[in-house]
Order: sequence, then structure tokens, then C-alpha cells
Amino acid sequence: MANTPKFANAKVFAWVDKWNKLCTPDKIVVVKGTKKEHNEICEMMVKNGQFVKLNQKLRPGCYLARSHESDVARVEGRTFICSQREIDAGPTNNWKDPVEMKAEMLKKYKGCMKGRTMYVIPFAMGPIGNPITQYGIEVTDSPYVVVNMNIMTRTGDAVIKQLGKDGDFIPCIHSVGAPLKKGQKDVTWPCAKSIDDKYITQFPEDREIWSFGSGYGGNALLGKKCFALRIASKMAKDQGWMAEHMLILTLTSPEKKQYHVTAAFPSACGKTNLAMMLPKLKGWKLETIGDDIAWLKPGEDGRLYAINPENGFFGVAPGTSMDSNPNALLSCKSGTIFTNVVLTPDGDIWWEDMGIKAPAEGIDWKGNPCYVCADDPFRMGPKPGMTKAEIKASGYVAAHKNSRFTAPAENCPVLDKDGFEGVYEGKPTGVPVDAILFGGRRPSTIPLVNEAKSWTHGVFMGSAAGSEVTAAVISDQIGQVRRDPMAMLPFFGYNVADYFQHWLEMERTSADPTKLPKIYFVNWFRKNAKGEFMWPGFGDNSRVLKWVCDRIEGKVGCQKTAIGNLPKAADIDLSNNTGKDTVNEKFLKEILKVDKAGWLKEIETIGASYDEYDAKASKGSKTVSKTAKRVPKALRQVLADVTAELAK
Ligand code: GTP
Ligand code: SPV
Ligand code: MN
Repeated sequence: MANTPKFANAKVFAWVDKWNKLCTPDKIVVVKGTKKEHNEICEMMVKNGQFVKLNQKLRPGCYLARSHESDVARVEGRTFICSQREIDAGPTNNWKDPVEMKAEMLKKYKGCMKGRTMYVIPFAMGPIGNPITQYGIEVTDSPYVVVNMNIMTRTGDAVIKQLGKDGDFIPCIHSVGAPLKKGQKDVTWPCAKSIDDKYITQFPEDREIWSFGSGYGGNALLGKKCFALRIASKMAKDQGWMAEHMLILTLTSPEKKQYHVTAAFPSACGKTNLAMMLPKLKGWKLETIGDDIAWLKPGEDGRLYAINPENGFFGVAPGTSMDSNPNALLSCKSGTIFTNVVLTPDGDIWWEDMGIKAPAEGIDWKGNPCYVCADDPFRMGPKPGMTKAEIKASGYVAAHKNSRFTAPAENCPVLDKDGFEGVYEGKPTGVPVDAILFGGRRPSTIPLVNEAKSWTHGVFMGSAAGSEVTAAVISDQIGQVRRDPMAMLPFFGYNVADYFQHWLEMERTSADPTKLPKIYFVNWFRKNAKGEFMWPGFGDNSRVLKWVCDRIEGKVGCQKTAIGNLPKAADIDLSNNTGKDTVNEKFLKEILKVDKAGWLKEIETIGASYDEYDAKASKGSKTVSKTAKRVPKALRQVLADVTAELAK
């Protein structure tokens, strides 16, 4: 057995020692977080066949990994919130008794790291030393996790030093669940092959994270969704702050006035794209602070101050191009890990809709050869000479739909360096938020942008968010619209209805509620009868951001409607409406209207979702509901008001 290394912090030692004794790894490495160590681990993985080293002239410090076919995205069906009381997990979460769950999982962990190295990753969520930052220790047997955590979080000695003798941290345990027998050769992507052997478990009261069986993304990089959203949302509720699935951006107007905007969109619905967008409007500058997670704390002045707890971008690869998101592509220039994309013959990477012609031949995400399409140089098929129609009919993609890049934030050409370090006007407060956007992929009904009439109405809007399900999760419902309140459906650390209440509390407890951000609902994804997008999106979204700023400044009016304040079409700036994709003015008018018939249906399904949150037990529960009437009355009231106004 390996000896548990010494740590000055007794709680760190106890956590590592506990898992060492149970998981019995061959070796233990405490991650120092240096470049040299990072490179050595990457090179070891190349030697073991788990990484492909990319062409170092084209992509210095970049590697490619291919996951097992069963392990390509988050697994919501195997994600658990193990609060002591079932009611505290709520109807949207899978619940199990924490004592039972720990007993079940301890059996899995027994001997699970045999033949492997146990890595201890000290990590920070947020800039080290910032008052909003939290710390974690992830114990894992996956070197892939180590190098991804090195990019996505601040890792290593600096964190150990910050923790000192008795600093607090969130303890995390992760195993791929694939022990090796003596002499057994490792596979390229070890994991538990059966979905039922995967567990992504949060213990919100113990503030612990136990993950087993998956090596992919948010299932395994435990600082991200498990900590920064599920556990942090519970901490935030208890302590009066907010942990949200939001990007953070800084916008500077031609008059040099700065605005900070956060936006909550469900997975694969455009956060990374908006966070790094190149404004089509001349004179406007956009800078990135974060692309996925925001922690917001109320200040003494009543404003909400935000930091990005992460250190990198775990971005969706397909669709990322020099056209759609040049800053994301440029962020992948060096020091990036690609997972499940295509390998080209010159040692570079490729994916669908990258805006780059496909190579004649490549290796697809499964490791099989793939070939350029016969009649579309921007597609690849599994056999030579296939037509676009044949490839489409076969459902084949060369890069997995949820293939990702793990890129260092410091690579981003438009990073707001101060904001990213949590600094505003020289102080480590995070940045004051002027506007919060909610959104989702909604092909019908939902207008381009809608301003909330009040904070409570804004909370209602967030609670009613929804989207088509995307490939970011393993699901048989991809493409169907589901409710995804505040884009947090897969990430609530507690009862969804209590979470709504917490949002309402943010106004009630604010030092000055008039200083809270204004709330908007946006939809870049309206489609016409032909199934074409009615709004060009991407850089053209700057037109909507400008309207938001104009509203904040009181520069423009609005149409006051039953569902909220909509722009007058003339107030959407259409200057520089040239290039490949342009705003179609006829469509614009269409997507700024209240679709009354659509909204009557919408209201019904919002009501149905509230009823479900009010009456249903947690998923997988055998007990009858005890959650009745938990949705805040104030939100029911907004629903009633909107319904009444629509009927007028
Ligand atoms: P997660 O990392 O899963 O949380 O996703 P995300 O919210 O950061 O989504 P991302 O920005 O990676 O976008 C996902 C997909 O949406 C990509 O295929 C984009 O091309 C597409 N997309 C993003 N913004 C727009 C837009 O404004 N219009 C349209 N039509 N598509 C968009
Ligand atoms: C998401 O699904 O919202 C992601 C990817 O950002 S993961 O980190 O895997 O959750
Ligand atoms: Mn996300």
C-alpha cells in the first residue's frame, strides 16, 4: 500500500488517508500545479496511448483524448442529491438517503484504485485569496482529470499554502472505477462501462462530493458543476449569496461607459458564444470574465458582485468557428486539451461547422477513419465518397456533438483581466452586475428579448426558462423542449421551489433593492415555418445588449405587454447590418411581438411545472410527496397576473 503523504492541514490529511486506505492505489502524487508537472503528466498519457500529442508547431502544448463511447457527457439519471431529508433534494433531483448512499458507494470504492496512481488535487474556485473564493481537494485516479483541473481551476501548492493548518475546503473523491490487475494493460479511457455503475453524488449538508465510474466533463472535474453549482448553491442559500450557471461579460459603450452582464442559458445554448462575442455594432467593446459559472454576492450598496470561479473554458467544439466565435477558437491555440474531436493527418484537430474545410481523411472521435464528403468539403463521413445526404441520413458525425475543448482562460484575446481576477476599481469585490439575462433554445413563442417588470417578475421569468435538450447530457429527449429553471435544472443542490424563494430573498434582504440588476429573457433561437433561424445570433446579439444598456440608462422606451417590456422594433440598432448573416427586418418585427396563442399554452405549461414542483416527490423516491405548496406564492401571483392580462 502507498503511504499517505504528510499535510500541514489535518483535515486534508484525514481525507486523503481515508481514501488511500479504502481505494488502495499503488502510488500517491500530490499535484504541485507547475507547468513542468502538467507537461510530464500529458507526456506520460501520450506514452500510455491515452493522449495524442498534436502538432506542436500548429498547437503547442495541445493534446487530444478520445473517451469511451459510454462516457461522453453528463449523466443526469445517475446524479444524486443526498440531503438528509428527501424534501430538501426536491422533485427535480434524484435523492437517496446519505447513509445508504455512502454505504453503497463505499463498496464500489473498495480497491478501486488498484494498479493506479492516486492524485491529490488542491484547487481553488476563484482567484486565490479573493474573499468570494472557495477551495477544494479532489482525490482522483485519473491523470486526465488532473490536467483538465489544472486548466479549469487554479491548482497546486498555492492552494495548500492558502489552506494553511486549518483552512476549510470541499472534499471531493473521484474514481474512474476501473482497477487494474497486476500486469493488466490499461485502456485508453478507463471508466465503469455500465451506466448503473456511475454515480455523481452530492452530500449538500456534509458539503462532500463523491463521484464514481465516469471520467468525462462535469462528472469528473468536480470543481465545476458538482462544487461550483450543486454544493455552492446550497452554501449560497445558507449564507445569502448565489451560485449560478451564468457567463459574465464586460461591455463598454462608445461613450466608454462600462456594464457587466451575466447570462444563464442551459447547457449548449450559447453562453461561451455570448461571453466572447465580437459585437457587430461599431464602437462597442465586449470582454470576457467567465463563460459558464458565476458566484454573486450582495454588496453593502445593494448591488450584486460577481466572480467567475473557474480558470478555463470547457467549451462545446462543434460549431465553434472563426465566424461564430473567433475568440474561443483563438483560446484553443495552445495549452488546450481536446476531447472527442477529429484528428487530421497533420496532427491538428477538426470538427463539424469549424468553418475549415475537412481534410481528405482523418480519425473520428471513436478512433475510426473518416473521409471528406463528396459534395460538401465541410463534412466528413465514415466511408470515402459519401454524399451529404447519405451522411445526414446515417446520423454520423465525425466529432461527437458534445466534444469539447479545455482551454486556459488566459489564452482568451478579449479576457477582462481585472474582472477575471475578481478585481473592480482596485478592490477584490468581483464586478457589479447591471443586467441578468435568462434564455434557452425556443423555436417558437418566446420573443427575442423581454424585460422583466420587477425583480419578482424576473424571478418568474427565470423559473419558467426552458430549452430544447442538447447533447450536453446523455438523454433520449434531445431536441424536445423541457423546463430548465434558471438553466439550473441539472445543477440544483436543493429543492427547486426553495431555490426560487432564495432568489426572492435576494431582493427582500438587499441593502438597496433598486440597485439590483435588471432582468431580461432572451431567445436567439426562434425559427420560421421552414425551420430557419429568424435571428442571425452571435455578433448580432450585440444589438440586443445595446438595447439592454439603453434601457438601463433610460434612453429608450418599450412596449408594455402582458408578458413584459418588449423593445419597439425601431429601438433595435440595425447599423452595420451587412456581411454573411444579417437581420431580416420582417422577421425582427415578428420576434418582437407577443404570440398570444403561443403564450396561452406557455402559461399552461409553466403552471404545470409549478404544480409538479409543488406536489411531486424526488425522483426515485418510494415515499409520497411531502412537498405540497412549496412554490412561492409571489410567483403563483405573477403567473395569475400574466394570465389575466393575456386574457384581456
Ligand atoms: P455549456 O458549455 O454546455 O454550458 O454550453 P454553452 O451555453 O456555453 O453553449 P455554447 O456557447 O458552446 O453554444 C452551443 C451551441 O449553440 C453552438 O453550436 C453554437 O454554435 C450555438 N449558438 C451559440 N450562440 C448562438 C446564437 O446566437 N445563435 C445560434 N443560432 N446558435 C448559437
Ligand atoms: C454543461 O453541460 O453545462 C457543461 C459541460 O458546461 S459539463 O461541465 O460537462 O457539465
Ligand atoms: Mn455549462
